[in-house]
This record gives sequence, C-alpha cells and structure tokens, in this order.
Amino acid sequence: MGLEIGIVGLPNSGKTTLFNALTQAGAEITAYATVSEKSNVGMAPIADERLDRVARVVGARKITPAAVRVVDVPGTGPALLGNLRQVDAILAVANGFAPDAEPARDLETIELELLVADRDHVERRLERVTKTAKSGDPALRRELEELHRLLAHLDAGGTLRELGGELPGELEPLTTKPLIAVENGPGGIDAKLEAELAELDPEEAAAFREGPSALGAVVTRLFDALGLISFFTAGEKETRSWTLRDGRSALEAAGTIHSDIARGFIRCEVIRWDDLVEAGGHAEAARRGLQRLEGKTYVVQDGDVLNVRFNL
Ligand SMILES: Nc1nc2c(ncn2[C@@H]2O[C@H](COP(=O)(O)OP(=O)(O)O)[C@@H](O)[C@H]2O)c(=O)[nH]1
Ligand SMILES: [Mg+2]
Repeated sequence: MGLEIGIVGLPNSGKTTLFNALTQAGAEITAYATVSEKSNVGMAPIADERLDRVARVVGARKITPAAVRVVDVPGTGPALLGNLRQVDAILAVANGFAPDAEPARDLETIELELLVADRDHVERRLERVTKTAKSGDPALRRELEELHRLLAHLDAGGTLRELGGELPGELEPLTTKPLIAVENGPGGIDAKLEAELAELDPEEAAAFREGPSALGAVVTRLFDALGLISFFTAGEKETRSWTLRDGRSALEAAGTIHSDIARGFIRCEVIRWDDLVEAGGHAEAARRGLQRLEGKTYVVQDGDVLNVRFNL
C-alpha cells in the first residue's frame, strides 16, 4: 500500500484549495461551508528536481514522480474525521489569511476535534467489545479492561499519544498519527496561489515564485515526520522516483516497485543519483566504478538509483 495523508481543518481554512494545489485535481472550491459534501481523493505527485536531472542523463521518454494519496474531508466531527483512520499522516490546515484569522487557536481546535473523534472511537469500540466479551473470550476481556482504562485516561484530559505502544492494535487513533500543521496565509504557505500555479507548467510556475514552491517545504516536513527517503529507477523507457521508509532494505525497495521483482530478486545495482548525473549516463558511471552490486539486505539511502536484477 502506498502512502496516504489526510487534510483536516476548520471550514474555509483552505483545505480543498491545498488539496488542489497538491493534486492538481481541480476540485470545486466553495466560499461556504457545505455540510454534505463528500471527501476529495487524489494523488499528489512529489516534486523532486533530482528526478528530472536523472531522467535527462538517461534520456528517459517518460518521467513518473512518486505520489501520495491525499484525502480532503469536508469538515470535522467524529464521523467525517473517522474517514482518516487509515491515513499515515495528517495535514492540519489553519486559516492565516482572513483579516480576523487566529491560526494558533484554530490548530488547538483541530487537535481537540481529533481528540473528541478518538474518544468517540474508543467509546464505540468499548460498546462493541462489551457485547462480544460476554462470550468469555479472554483476549476480549483484556481489551475491555484496556478500553475502560483508555476512556478514563481521555476523560481525565490525557492523550492517546502519551500511551503510545500500549494501545490495543485494533484501535486506529487519529491523535497518534504524525500531524503537520500548515498555516495558510502570509505567515505560512499561500495555498490559493499554489493552487493557481499548479495549473501552469512547472517552468512558468517557477518564474512566478520568488523561491521554491511552498508546497515543497510541506512535503519535506511530511518526509521528516514519516521518516521517508526517495530512491530512483532510471530507465530509458521510464524514470521514476519512489518513497521508502528510512532504514529499509533493497529487497523492500524492490517490493515497492513490484512484488514480482522482490520475489525474483537476485542482486541490485546501486549508484548515487549525483554520480550518475555527473558521469552523464550508466555506461560511463560503470566505467568509472561508481556503480556497486548489492544484495537483498543493503540499506537503501536517500538519492540511490537502483536497478534490480530479478529472475521469475
Ligand atoms: N486570500 C486567500 N484565500 C484563500 C486561501 N486559501 C483559500 N482561500 C479561499 O478561502 C475560501 C475557502 O477555501 P476552501 O479551500 O474551499 O476551504 P475549505 O472549506 O477548508 O475546503 C475560498 O474562497 C478560497 O478561495 C489563501 O491562501 N488566501
Ligand atoms: Mg473544502
């Protein structure tokens, strides 16, 4: 499964605008909070200038950036926030552009909403387990005790994050996920501008900006929060970037590309992206001895270009 992030925020904070900026999906922006909208779901490509440079030296006909799935839920409340139980991280957007904006207070409200949603979730799970635990299953009885303890902890003002690893595995809390706070306005990103620029081609967009895209900084924070790195596959037919958790092996990287490639893994050619670019291509890089052969357990580094040899 690929990575998934959820966007949360109060009405009119710019969630859907940020969603559009990230995904270029062109979802409808409304100036009013509407209650019954459904979630927007899209893929956000992760811009990486290294990818373009690698693609250029290998003469790639197609460039495919890594992408994360983004879910934009149209409001707060336990039911809507419950749609985010599967996501890997939460982007919390706060309005920093309105004249009366108070982004810090809004972020506190969002955190509280997430906590309320988790309390609701624990309570529902407790109701369900209470019914089934009557059968006497010891595992369920233990979970029941655990859930009672959790609820008491929450009601005393505690957070689930404090309990960390002690939480029952069946529970999928929101408040233990990495949370990346994004202020939408002069003090942070300008989601509206970024959404407009997302419709232009990248060179035109870059010419409009004074510096790099503000979305890049959001992605960097996401990578840091989740402990992610990027690696590349550089073919003439297609050159791609991929995301991987830091510390993972070449075998796991191969599995990210395709389960068959992991299954048939023999060896892996590894070269640093900048060595490849400097050498001007695979042949020259190999001639200079910059390419190594690694096995399944090699720990993939950020910026590695991998060529997995496999046999099915
Ligand atoms: N000035 C300004 N307006 C914004 C910005 N981001 C969003 N808006 C506007 O705020 C309104 C609500 O935005 P929307 O993305 O629909 O917010 P949502 O309810 O959180 O999904 C729209 O009219 C947007 O055009 C921004 O960064 N600056
Ligand atoms: Mg919206």
